[in-house]
Amino acid sequence: MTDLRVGVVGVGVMGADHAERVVRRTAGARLVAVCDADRGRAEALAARLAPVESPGIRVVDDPLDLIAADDVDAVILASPGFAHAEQLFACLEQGKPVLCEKPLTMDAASALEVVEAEHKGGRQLIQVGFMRRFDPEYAALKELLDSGELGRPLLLHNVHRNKSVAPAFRSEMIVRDSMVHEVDVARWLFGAEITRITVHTPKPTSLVGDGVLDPQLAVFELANGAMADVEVFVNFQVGYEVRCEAVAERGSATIGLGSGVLTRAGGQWGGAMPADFRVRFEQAYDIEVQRWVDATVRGEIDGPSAWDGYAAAAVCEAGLESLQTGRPAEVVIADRGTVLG
Ligand code: ISE
Repeated sequence: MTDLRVGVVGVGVMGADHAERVVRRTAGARLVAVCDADRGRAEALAARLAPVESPGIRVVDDPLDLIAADDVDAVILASPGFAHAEQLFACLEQGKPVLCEKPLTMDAASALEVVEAEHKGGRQLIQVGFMRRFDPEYAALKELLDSGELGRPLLLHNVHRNKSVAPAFRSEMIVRDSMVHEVDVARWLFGAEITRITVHTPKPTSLVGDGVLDPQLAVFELANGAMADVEVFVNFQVGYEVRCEAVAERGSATIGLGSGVLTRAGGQWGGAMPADFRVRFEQAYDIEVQRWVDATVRGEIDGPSAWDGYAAAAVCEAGLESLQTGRPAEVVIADRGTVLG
C-alpha cells in the first residue's frame, strides 16, 4: 500500500503543526508539498521537515497549483479563512479530499455553496477541523451523553480562554475563529441545531487594542430545548484553558480540568497550563489527522462534514449580528434534507 501524498496549504501556526504531524506522527501519509503566501516560511519548513534521504517537500507558490498537482492526493487547508472558499471549490473540482481548518468559509451563503457543490459531486470530500471532537475527554463526554445514563442533556457550560492573540484578532474573529469551536461542540454533543444566539460583551479587558470586545459571553438556544453558554476570552494572559460541563437530568459531567501532573515544590502546589491549543489539543489533532488519512484512503471522511462547517458558519453569522446589536439573533439555516436529499 502506498502512502497518501499530502499537500499543506498555509503553513502558519496550525499548518506548520499539521505538516510536522504528517511527517513525524501520521502513519500511511507523506508530506509532498507545502504552500504559503510567505514563500520563505514555506521553504524554511520544507527544509526543516524533509529528511536528507527523502525525495524532499516541494514548495509551491500558488495554492491552486498545489491542489491540482498530480503528486498531491489530498490536501490540508490551513490558510486564512477568507481563502477557503476558492480553495475548497478547487479541491472539489479536482476530486481531492481535503481537511479544512475552521472556519469552513467566512459566511453562511458561501459555506452553503460549498455544501451544495460537494453534494452535486456525489462524494464527501470535505472534513472540517473541529478537533475537539477527537479529544479523548470530549469523545468520552459524547459517549456518556449518548448512552442516556445521565438522562436528557439540559445545559452546557463552556470556557474557552487563550493566553493572548495578535492585535489583528478583532471582535469578529473571536466569534468566527474561536467561538466557532463551541458552536460545533454544542451541536455535536447535544445532537441538535442552534436556533438562536446572543452574544453579550462585558466591559473589555484593558489589555487589548481599542474597540476589541474581549471577553465575550454567548448563549446558544438549541432546537431540542437545551441551552449552552460559552465564555470566550482570548487575551486571558495566563495560558490556554478549554473546559466544559454538561448538565443533564440525572447528573453532570465536566471535562478539561487539566489536572495532569500536580507538583509540590518551592512552596507551591499545582500543575502547568498549556501555552496554546497545539499543546492542549495535541492528542486530538494527532487522532484527527490519522483518522482523516485512514478514511481518505478508504474513500470516506471520518469527522465533521461540510454540513457541520456550514451550520457553524450560519450560527457565527447570527453571532456577529448579535455582537453588533446586543440582541438575540435567529440562526438562518437551510433545511438539511432539502440540501442533501
Ligand atoms: C485558533 O484558530 C483555534 O482554533 C484555537 O483552537 C482557538 O482557541 C483560538 O482562539 C483560535 O484563534
